[in-house]
Amino acid sequence: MDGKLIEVKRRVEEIYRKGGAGAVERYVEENIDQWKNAKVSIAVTGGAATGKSTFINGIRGVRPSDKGFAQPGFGDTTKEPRKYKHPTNDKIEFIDLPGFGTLKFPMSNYIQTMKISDYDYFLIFFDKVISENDVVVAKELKKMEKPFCFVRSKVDVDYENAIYDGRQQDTILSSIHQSVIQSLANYESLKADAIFVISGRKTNIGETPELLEHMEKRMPVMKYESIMRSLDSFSADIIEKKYQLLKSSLYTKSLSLAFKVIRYDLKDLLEEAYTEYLNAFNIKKGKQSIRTDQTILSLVKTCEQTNLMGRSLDLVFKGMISKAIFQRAMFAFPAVLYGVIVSYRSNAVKMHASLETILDKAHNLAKEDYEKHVHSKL
Ligand SMILES: Nc1nc2c(ncn2[C@@H]2O[C@H](COP(=O)(O)OP(=O)(O)OP(=O)(O)O)[C@@H](O)[C@H]2O)c(=O)[nH]1
Ligand SMILES: [Mg+2]
Repeated sequence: MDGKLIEVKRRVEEIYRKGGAGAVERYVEENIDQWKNAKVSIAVTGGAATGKSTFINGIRGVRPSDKGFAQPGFGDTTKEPRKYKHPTNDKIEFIDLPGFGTLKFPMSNYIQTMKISDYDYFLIFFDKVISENDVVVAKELKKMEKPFCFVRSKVDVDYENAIYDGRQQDTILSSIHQSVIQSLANYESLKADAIFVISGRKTNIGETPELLEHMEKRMPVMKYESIMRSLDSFSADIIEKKYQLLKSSLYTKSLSLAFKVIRYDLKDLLEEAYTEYLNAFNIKKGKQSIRTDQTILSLVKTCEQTNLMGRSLDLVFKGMISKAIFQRAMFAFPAVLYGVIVSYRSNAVKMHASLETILDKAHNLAKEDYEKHVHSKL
């Protein structure tokens, strides 16, 4: 992940902890312009010698003798990632990457070595058909939620071949599109932003103008989108972790409530627990209440029914029935003692279920709250 994102995430974590989704929303609003204007890096990747460096030279209009010419070759020519400026848009930079799947740049460590997670957008180059390695990289990008498009290069060669083979030239582009779509048919999850058929050598053939236009349109919001996407999963992560933490304390909390319910009103206790959960998720309570929640109401009802035994025990504690009488009753009727224990255990079980429902409710609200405040800005 690039340094900027790590810094933003750290800041957001702090803000979320202190002020919840509303505070994150304010932070996002204050920074939107800055993020929208941030530099976007477009990484050009693909198999060896598929024309990545040639493409970058072509759109930058540089010739072999010019400064900043990316050296083309026979494969394994580009030895390390190199940055190049976009000819007209200073917010865009291209990263020319070495080709993957060679002995020098094997697939096994390509993603890590090339620091793929640092870049915002990817062009996956191939020059014949999409290979297994292209799919491996595309899957990794999907996993990292990085957007990409496929670029089928060297279409000038297809035009020459068509003349040689005596085939029509005007159906070349559509035929290549069809074949790429077909080869990706079994990889629905790898849906790319788009597919372009180009020639880096003869930019007047094929879809180079469409590819450039696509980048121009897509890029300005790219950084912003990537920040928003990562914030999104990041915050979902914080919410999830908090939820798991609260969930792990449900058992102990339900045991203590099962005792308290003998003395206090169950609805008050549950409402109190709900407020506690809402606070833990940093949700402003507003009109939210669990007093009208049907699941909670029915739990309260059954809980109160099994609570009679508990109340008799409470009377003993309060000294309203003498202990001697109670002990005699217990001795005479072990069933009474058994009843008290059963009632306590049954309360605890029901309490656990009620707390879980309440916690889930607060958890859902936290997720909705976040969606409403931040995600909707995308
Ligand atoms: N005919 C034709 N040849 C091309 C095109 N693009 C690149 N080439 C040739 O293909 C060879 C490889 O091109 P490069 O630009 O070095 O390819 P690369 O993907 O950068 O290669 P590596 O960095 O080694 O992975 C060179 O001889 C280029 O001249 C194209 O659009 N049409
Ligand atoms: Mg190269």
